[in-house]
Amino acid sequence: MIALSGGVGGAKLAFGLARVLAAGDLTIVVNTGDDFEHLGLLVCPDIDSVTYALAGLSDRERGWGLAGETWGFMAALKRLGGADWFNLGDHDLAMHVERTRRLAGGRTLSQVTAELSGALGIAHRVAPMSDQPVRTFVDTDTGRMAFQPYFVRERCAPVVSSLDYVGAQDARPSPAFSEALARPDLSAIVICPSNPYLSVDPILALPGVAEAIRASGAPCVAVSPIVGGQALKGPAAKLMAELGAVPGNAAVAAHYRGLVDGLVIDAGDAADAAAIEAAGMAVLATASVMVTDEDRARLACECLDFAGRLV
Ligand code: FO1
Repeated sequence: MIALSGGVGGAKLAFGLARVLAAGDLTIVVNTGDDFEHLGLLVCPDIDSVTYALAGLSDRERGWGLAGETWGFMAALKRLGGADWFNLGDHDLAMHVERTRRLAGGRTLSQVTAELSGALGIAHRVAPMSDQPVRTFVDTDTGRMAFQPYFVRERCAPVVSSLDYVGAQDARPSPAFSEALARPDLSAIVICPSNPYLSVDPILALPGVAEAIRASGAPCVAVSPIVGGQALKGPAAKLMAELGAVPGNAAVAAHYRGLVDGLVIDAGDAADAAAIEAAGMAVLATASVMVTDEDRARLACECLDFAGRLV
């Protein structure tokens, strides 16, 4: 099966899926629209969030980066007057340096991601959505800006009027993504509880991806990142409102209509199910907030069962 994932929230379900599926049965395709070149290094936040989560190394409080991190590099950089708005931990830094070095040597992002996740003991396939650069830009009331300055430096405060996935039209799905989509035994596609606009849409913006998902015949289920009208983390609800939707599961369902067969929502939002089902999308209402590893594995199993029932 294929999991489409962004960073923090998506990585939790990706971890659960990796817990319950054999390595050969799961390809985790990760958004690269958040990637950026910083201090001469290629930083791939969502790939790293998924990689660190699967390796059991992520900082669960912060939601990104490594547990037990130290910040000597940032302190030294700040002393020199360097750009200190984006925090690269001392240990995390090794990932960006080594990735950038291997890319400069001619390897693709897919190859480097497979090598580095393998080095951390991950057996499941973690693949970038594309090997060609795609960069998310936001048009806001304070101007157009790249994703990380919007997200980290401006703390998502600017009001967004539109999003642009620059490069997507000229990019191709990565080899692992294309191969997984073309597998005749593809059993399901799960869209993790990631931000639909910032994390999933860049993947769907790649030429042919939405069509291939529809043509695959495999059931496609999405896990809503909205619980009780709020995003558990990040700006999903704020963005929805700014883009003219009422933040909630109905808006997530409307966003994915025509692509997704079933939506997983939180049990506390079960009252949302009837309207979504009436509009033609199946709904599973279950405990969708993942706190423990057991929550992650249980939700993964429930998503797979739900998808199986939609065949
Ligand atoms: N998020 C922050 O809010 N502040 C940071 O300084 C920051 C640094 C950072 C470094 C490496 C990395 O892999 C992720 C990092 N993130 C940081 C998270 C990242 O900006 C976002 O969580 C994702 O791009 C959204 O999915």
